[in-house]
Amino acid sequence: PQPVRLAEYTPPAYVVDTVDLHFELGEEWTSVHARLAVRANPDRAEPGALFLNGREMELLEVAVDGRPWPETDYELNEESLTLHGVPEHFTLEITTSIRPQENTALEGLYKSSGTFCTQCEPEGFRRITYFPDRSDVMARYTTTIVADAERYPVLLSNGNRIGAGTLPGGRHWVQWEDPHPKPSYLFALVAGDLARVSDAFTTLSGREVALHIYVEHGNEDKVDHAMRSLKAAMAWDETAYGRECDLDVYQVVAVEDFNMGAMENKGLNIFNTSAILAKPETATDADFQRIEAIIGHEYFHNWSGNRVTLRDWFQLSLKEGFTVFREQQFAGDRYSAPVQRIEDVRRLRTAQFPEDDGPTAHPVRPDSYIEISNFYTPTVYEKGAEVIRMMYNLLGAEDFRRGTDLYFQRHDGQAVTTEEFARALEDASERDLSQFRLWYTQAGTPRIHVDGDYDPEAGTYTLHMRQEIPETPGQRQKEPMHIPIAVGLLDGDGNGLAPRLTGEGERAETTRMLELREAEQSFTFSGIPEEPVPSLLRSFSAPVRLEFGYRDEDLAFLLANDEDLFNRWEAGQELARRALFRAMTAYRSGAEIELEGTLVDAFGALLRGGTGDKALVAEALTQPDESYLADLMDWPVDPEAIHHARRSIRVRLAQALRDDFLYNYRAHQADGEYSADPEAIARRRLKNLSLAYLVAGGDEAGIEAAREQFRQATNMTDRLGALRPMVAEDVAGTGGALESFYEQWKDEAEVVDKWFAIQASSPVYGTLDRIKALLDHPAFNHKNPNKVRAVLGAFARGNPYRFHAADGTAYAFFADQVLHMDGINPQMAAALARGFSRFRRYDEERQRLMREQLERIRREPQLSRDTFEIVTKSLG
Ligand code: BAL
Ligand code: ZN
Repeated sequence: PQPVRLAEYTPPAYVVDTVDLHFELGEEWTSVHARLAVRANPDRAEPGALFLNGREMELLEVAVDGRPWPETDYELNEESLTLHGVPEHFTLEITTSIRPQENTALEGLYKSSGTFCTQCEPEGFRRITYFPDRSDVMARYTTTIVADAERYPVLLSNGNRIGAGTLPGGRHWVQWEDPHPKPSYLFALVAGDLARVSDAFTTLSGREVALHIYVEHGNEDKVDHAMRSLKAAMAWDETAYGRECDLDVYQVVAVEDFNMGAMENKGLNIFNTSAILAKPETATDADFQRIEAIIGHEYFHNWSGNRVTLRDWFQLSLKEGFTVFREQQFAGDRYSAPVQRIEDVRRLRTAQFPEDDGPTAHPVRPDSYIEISNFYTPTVYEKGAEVIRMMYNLLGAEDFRRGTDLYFQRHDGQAVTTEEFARALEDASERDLSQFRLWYTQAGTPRIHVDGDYDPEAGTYTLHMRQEIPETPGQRQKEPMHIPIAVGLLDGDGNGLAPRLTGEGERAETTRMLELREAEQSFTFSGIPEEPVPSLLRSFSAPVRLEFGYRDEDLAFLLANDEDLFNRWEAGQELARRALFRAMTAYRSGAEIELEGTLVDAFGALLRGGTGDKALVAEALTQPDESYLADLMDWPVDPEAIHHARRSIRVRLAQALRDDFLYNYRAHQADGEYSADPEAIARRRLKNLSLAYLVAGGDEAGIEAAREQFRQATNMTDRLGALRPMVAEDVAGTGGALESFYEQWKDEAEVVDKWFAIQASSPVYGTLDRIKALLDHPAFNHKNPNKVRAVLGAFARGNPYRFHAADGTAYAFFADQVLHMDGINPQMAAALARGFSRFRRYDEERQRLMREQLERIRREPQLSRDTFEIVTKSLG
């Protein structure tokens, strides 16, 4: 397969003004009749042939202006239909036949547990009809759906329902009209027997929007939280961004089989059940928070993505980075901004930093792709959000808002690029972002080395900074980036100074946003009475790896005193990372793993902080996970040392702070009815973290408390809060607990996914034999992406110790699974294949074993484009 390149972008030769779709949904096949109003693009001098994308369909008829188009005047191949000699304006009619029942790739129109549904982003529409399936072709859609009335009483598409009726033979039809022009990737259709939960939202200007959430019958009691979240998101976007809902009806449908979390189709979002269904008995606090975030994310796309859309797929981060940023702000406002920031950064570091440092590294705006589905990556999403956040940091909240207002107003109804976004911010703020644009085009995580230099005579403190951007595939030489670095200085009592750069007057703020632009640059602060402790990169103001030579006691001091809560957490994490790396060295040399006092004292002080921020204490005491430690380790990564060192530190911390954990466990017991408010979530988090440490430390009282909590829990957070550490430590009775858990919840698919994942990611239970047994379990199904993620995804990502077993047996097994999945669902197969992509980070023997499997996958003659791209890039 040949790559598609940004440099080769040309505007479409023809545009489409209207699309009339007529679906006849059948049990074996579905016919699709499309009538398009087509005209030559006035921006193109010689439009020439009309090129339409299309695959996996049978073409039944092509007509131009009502007359069959002769076969001699078109070319049809596996990927496209090209019509030669068409007029300047015409009506094009195409009839195709498709087989949604056999569509296990879950792209285009497919069936999920008896419901017809669609996923058209990025290139699914071309599996429904022949069409210029590109995001810069925007049209008004009308959709008529005909189906059996009993099996499919609910027939939905984008926009407003404008007609319905019955037909002979027990069939019925419904017609929908979407008044907003949209690209084909936002088209959606749903047909099924679904229950509906309704509500309404009145916008700021008094417009009434009907809200409908559709779920399988029996799940109506699991949508309250989603509905509340939706209304909260609608209100938030009005105040935070001045964006009002433009729809009369906003519909959301939950389906079981879905490659993504959810999809922002105009007025008809389709959600993975895992991203919408929740009640306290079946969903954890993290699920509640994730659902709120995803509901917000898809709603926010209505402006950032739908009203202003993408010129081409290289611009994906224009909508995704911006929308993730908006989602993060929303979640921070709803819960706790610093805790949200910690979780965002944790995700960035575990998923995006490794990607940026490996063979699939790519810029936020990629230059080429083989399969665009492979670019729904942490770089496009999470680093893309960081890029937006940096502009927010550089401009300040007010100018940033002026900039986004201008962007939405200037480009409403257009398909644009990241350049237009940056320019709107520049125009609104009169700031120059030309150097900043490198964040879109240069891949790789910058490394920033900082030294501090105090001059007591002059009363100055100087920060010397040096930036380096590592080489990434296809990009050797890098230019220095424009990086906002938020800095504070603490005096010996832990108070924040109000630092002013030399030459500036007095200032009030205790955080300064420094702008690093050169490869090496120094910043001198004046009027500093004593040597300060710097607090650097506050709130993680840029997605970089920053190094500063703190002493352990400086870190403990920052953990106790920094006014920037993110940096308090960061200082605690750095202390923990240091302890872990010392433990790894000890493990590898066969020495006893010791835990020195600073970490114990610092964490003990946090636990004894009483009324302090519970969520923050829990975040601070959460150990960095094994894959993040692998990313930090110098070559070769040693999965065994990481696992044993992390476990030893955990056990030692648990034992050293046993009384504090026990106190916190008991002090934060649940009281009363479940609530998903931030205070209740923080309390459960600290309680269950304490319990997990107690169980890890082998404390009898803790283990008994876990067994008891598992039995008595009235919500899933507490039930899993007990079961997880029991499984991780394999305490007596865990096997029975797992069995009874399954028996109790076997009819709740989302809970069964948790049951799979907890085992697959456990180094005790997720051994290879166990994983194989899980794949044979009656509840497992390779065609359901949630199950695949719960077992195979959790094994590869969440259980590196077993995945990287030195004999390579897990690698061979996993490669078999990639190949098997590739025949079913290429997007999922490619996602799994990423499990091997950083094989060069491991020792030579593991490298050889992984390379062998990658080569075996690559030799598969029918390999999908998706998996081919990941495997070839990994092999380099
Ligand atoms: N656009 C694909 C799903 C999402 O990012 O919202
Ligand atoms: Zn999105």
